[in-house]
Amino acid sequence: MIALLAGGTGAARFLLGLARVVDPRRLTVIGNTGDDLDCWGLHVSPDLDTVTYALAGLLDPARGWGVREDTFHCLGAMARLGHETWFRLGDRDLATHLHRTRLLREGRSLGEATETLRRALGVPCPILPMSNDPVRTRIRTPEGWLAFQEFFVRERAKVEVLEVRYEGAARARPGPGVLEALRDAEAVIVCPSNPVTSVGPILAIPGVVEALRATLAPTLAVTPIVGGAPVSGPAGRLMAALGLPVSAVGVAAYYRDWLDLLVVDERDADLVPAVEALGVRTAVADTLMTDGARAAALARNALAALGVPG
Ligand code: FO1
Repeated sequence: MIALLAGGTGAARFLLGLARVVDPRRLTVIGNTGDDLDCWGLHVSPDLDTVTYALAGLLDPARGWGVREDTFHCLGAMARLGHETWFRLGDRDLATHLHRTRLLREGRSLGEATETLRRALGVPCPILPMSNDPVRTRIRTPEGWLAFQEFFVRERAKVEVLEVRYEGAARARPGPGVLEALRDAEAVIVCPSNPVTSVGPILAIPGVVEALRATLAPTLAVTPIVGGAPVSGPAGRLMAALGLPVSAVGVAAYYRDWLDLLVVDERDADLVPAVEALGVRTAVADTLMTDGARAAALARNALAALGVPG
């Protein structure tokens, strides 16, 4: 079993590549819930949904989130009723949030809601929330604290990042199966997700870093930063806000306490000595997943570096 720490868009692309080279039933995805939000009274878990839709073959390829070919009729009707519509929920996507919110209201856990969703959508592997307890990534800006989606979507990440906090993480318990997956895995892969806001919240859950240190499984991360900039999203500015160099070296520094191996992009091969000086071994590969074949090749390279049969 291969355990994966996953955020949103970058993780989805990598997982699609990995599912082309290994039987997806060998995977266990541990998903970030720090981006979760309440929208129109519904509990939305963007990173869990993005990974679920990707593995179900439902993810909208252009947006990188939501359901392919979705419509937004409800969104238009909600706008006419005066509700906020900066966070765009599609009509098919809404069913996921209605389902999850109903189960939560009936006292079921986020993990149970996620399990029923992934089974209903035919996803062949478990997708485990990092915690069933509320953890919310918050970003401090010159105008004050913002919830993650207010920062990322409403403000289009165009505001200065002064501080990042994972509210609730200190008292959150790892979701059922999370520590066991890390302990029992034959390999652990950190997807090319934003280290600070997609992987950071998972690492902030008490017990997770200890499990990553203790596991006998080799641990590998794929850099989400190529050539001094993130492949997508605000990862660079978030890393800079934490004083980390915006490069594969910064990623290695952030994960070095427990990471064995970092896949560095071939365009950054000159950074290999600096990464290895941090005690993190490296593999060099093309990490730009511009199509399925390149995502599969990257996954194959990661497995080879881990010594895990494809
Ligand atoms: N990202 C946007 O940039 N704009 C949106 O309106 C938006 C809506 C949305 C709805 C459901 C969902 O699962 C994801 C959505 N995202 C949207 C992406 C989301 O903000 C990011 O994928 C993650 O939170 C970052 O990893």
